[in-house]
Amino acid sequence: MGVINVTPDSFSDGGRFADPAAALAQARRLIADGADMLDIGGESTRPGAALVSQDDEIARVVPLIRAIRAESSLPISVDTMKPAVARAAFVAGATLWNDVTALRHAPDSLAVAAELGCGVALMHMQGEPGTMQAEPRYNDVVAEVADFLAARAEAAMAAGVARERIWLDPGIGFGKHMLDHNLPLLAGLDRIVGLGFPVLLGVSRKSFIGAVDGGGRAGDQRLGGSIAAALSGVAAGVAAVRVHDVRETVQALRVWDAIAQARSSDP
Ligand code: HH2
Repeated sequence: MGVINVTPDSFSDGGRFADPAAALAQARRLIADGADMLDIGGESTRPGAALVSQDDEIARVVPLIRAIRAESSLPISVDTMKPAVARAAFVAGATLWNDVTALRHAPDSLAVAAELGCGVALMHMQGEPGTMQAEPRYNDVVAEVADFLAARAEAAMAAGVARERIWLDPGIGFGKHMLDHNLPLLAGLDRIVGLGFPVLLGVSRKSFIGAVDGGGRAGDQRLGGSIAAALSGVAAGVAAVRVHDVRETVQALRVWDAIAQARSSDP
């Protein structure tokens, strides 16, 4: 899943694709690079990011979704907490609602997801985007994230979302201590995969990579760590990785697959 943030302030690519022509050019690049899906976001979730009105968010994402849809049948997801934005994105051609609040932000989120009949990616986050990194606490991060995701999947199904349309995401970096929570969660991903839904994993360029690397390197200096973390997710059985650097990640996955195939055909 290739990411395009149509925002002025996203943590890793903010401002680069706020211009519609630049965003469409990036979409074309990610498709050519081998993305199987594009994730379009119009509001940054990083702590301290400016809140965006519903109308402004729609004005950012809908023209891009429409423009991509006019030239490609690739699945498109919309990264939003707002049901009205999801609805507008679906009319424009999106097929998956990627919600970092797991359909908890608005009272009608669950009902709108059921009504749209769309896929939903339900992500774990402790707290709210503005304050989530202040003091995250867990007794057992893997068990708590797994229990939360199982409960949100149940809530979605109870509201009428079909089981086969549900994806789960552990929400790396969302209300998690950089190393004490993100690393055990990545090490315990098989438990989330074991819930029986496709798992989406977003590790690309995230801060824990800079922390592991010692020097707190900036987002665009974290490609090696992003690929390492993506491959560890694939080894645990995740179904999709959400990434900014599609070409390099696709190459890593192709090599990974080729070796796995050689291993399984070895007599
Ligand atoms: N991470 C980000 C945003 N949306 N959605 C899912 N399902 N999983 C993630 O891990 C995830 C996500 C944060 O990354 P980015 O989009 O690059 O930054 P920002 O939120 O600042 O736009």
